[in-house]
Amino acid sequence: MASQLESAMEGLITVFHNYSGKEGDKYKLSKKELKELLQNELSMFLENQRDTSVVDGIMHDLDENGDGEVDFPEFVTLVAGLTVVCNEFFCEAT
Ligand SMILES: [Ca+2]
Ligand SMILES: [Ca+2]
Repeated sequence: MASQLESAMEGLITVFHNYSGKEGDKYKLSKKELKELLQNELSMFLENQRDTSVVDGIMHDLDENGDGEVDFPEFVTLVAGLTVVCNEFFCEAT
């Protein structure tokens, strides 16, 4: 049986590929795919940020190699960053 962390890692990979495979490069998120992923999977973080400029900003921040798409390492950077923020809230709340 997979450990909690292994399951979380597998979940991360599965979610990425569920969205990255929708159009264009199967292994990268286009802006449209990124937006869908954020809206469906990270809606908590985007609740009050419905305008597209937010997605543009996130895309710009994540796209380290400047190819206009978000690949898996770039996506993991986003999730890691958000996880750190969550942990801070978690620590403050306890
Ligand atoms: Ca794609
Ligand atoms: Ca990129």
